[in-house]
Amino acid sequence: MSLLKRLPRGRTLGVAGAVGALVAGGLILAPMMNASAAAGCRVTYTTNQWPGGFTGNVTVTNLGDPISAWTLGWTFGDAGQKVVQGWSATFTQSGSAVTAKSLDYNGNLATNASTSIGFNGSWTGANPTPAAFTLNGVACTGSTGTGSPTPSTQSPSPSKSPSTSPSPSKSPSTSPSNPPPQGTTPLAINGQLHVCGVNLCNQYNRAIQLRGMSTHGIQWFASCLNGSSLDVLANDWKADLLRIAMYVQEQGYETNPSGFTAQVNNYVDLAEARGMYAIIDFHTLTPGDPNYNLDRAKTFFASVAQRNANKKNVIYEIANEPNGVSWQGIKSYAEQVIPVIRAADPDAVVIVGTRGWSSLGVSDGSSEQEIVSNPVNATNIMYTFHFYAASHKDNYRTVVARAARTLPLFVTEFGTVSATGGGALDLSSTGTWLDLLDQNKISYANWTYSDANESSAAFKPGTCAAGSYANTNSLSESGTYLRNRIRTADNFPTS
Ligand code: IDC
Repeated sequence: MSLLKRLPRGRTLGVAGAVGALVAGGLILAPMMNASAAAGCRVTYTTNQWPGGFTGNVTVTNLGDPISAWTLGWTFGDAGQKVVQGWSATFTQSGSAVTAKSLDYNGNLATNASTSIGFNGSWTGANPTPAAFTLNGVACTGSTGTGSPTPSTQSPSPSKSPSTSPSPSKSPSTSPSNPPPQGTTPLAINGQLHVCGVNLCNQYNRAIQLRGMSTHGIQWFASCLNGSSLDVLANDWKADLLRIAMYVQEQGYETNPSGFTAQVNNYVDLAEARGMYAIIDFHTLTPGDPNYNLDRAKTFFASVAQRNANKKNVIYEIANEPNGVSWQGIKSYAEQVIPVIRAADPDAVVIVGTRGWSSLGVSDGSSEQEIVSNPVNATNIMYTFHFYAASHKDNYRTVVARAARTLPLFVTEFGTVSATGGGALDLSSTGTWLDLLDQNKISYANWTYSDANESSAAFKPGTCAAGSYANTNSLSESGTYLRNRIRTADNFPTS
């Protein structure tokens, strides 16, 4: 990519603190401190940059007295340089001035302690060059550089390059000295997940892809979800992920909130016991405006987030497929539901549905640009994309390939069939889709791990009543294909 521009490694920022250390070319010069001087900060900024986009990682070290909350400020050289989505802080931007405020869990910074934040950005005009960093109003010294501190992981492609920024994690240390994982399940190896740049990252801050299955509606297909069916999913299919599709309407949650909440929690536990991640899917579908269910969502997520806060395997999906609603309406819903989750479970990944049945807007004649230019104001989130391979083809793939450079995407649902959930399989299109997802480490769940009488179901009708999940003769054509695909080896880096 000849247009790829990079800042020279180790270039020193033109900022100076009254007191501070200077990092340049990897050399750390100790500050000249007198006994009473207790102010100052040091910033290291690294970036990966490509035409139109960039990722920034900022590590700040507090050289002053301990602080319990921080505001990090900087200015871009040009107002066309924008933070699009950040993590590990709350970002605001006014003109070229950016502020990043600490979150509940990372505000404490002892003297000489560091914290890292990061963001995806867009830019027009001049190369992005953040400068004049301040910590709680005090100017910092610092440096800029390109790439990651672990250059061996650096990809020349701007997309999906691993972030260098430790992010919220139940195990705060992401240092290479972490002990090796106990156990070999996806959950044991990867631990608490977080969003890093456009990727999903594990406890070692390495990008991973989760591959698994979605349930059908749990109000209809509970008979397919039990210890033995999930043993098969974990051990024979070697799935990493179970998506728990809790419909809100259609005899779902609204008819029995406490009952469905308990049912979801039970599946979370069954998945956890087998070392799988669990997506709690608030399966809104009709009506398509998630705001119709806003109060229900707040009640539901307050409960499941509190109950599951200490688990590492839970991912929250707050609206399955918004439809007939603007992106602004979805964003407004997300910005009301996410704080409810964060209040109880601050470090879990949250996935936000997108316009046009989670098509990134494409099915409504729009595109991912409406999200890029007006993202949800929250950290540690991803955006949903769904496809049905017989219905959604190259024009959708083009958008996903492009959006994956800028937005963290999660395919929480897809089918090998048409968007009705039935009809003929299109395995050629399915294969093309899954190759694209694999290349970009986009996680996915297939619709459905059930024996529904429709071609998207993985099992033939009658399988769940018979309990014959392990018999490959029970698999449908779609199930045979997905099992073969999902049970191939995972790539979960541990250092
Ligand atoms: C379908 C089910 C079908 C059910 C219908 C209505 O496969 O049995 O009758 O929902 O509840 C989606 C939705 C998902 C749909 C699926 C297939 O998220 O709920 O399931 N689909 O139509 N989006 C695109 C396709």
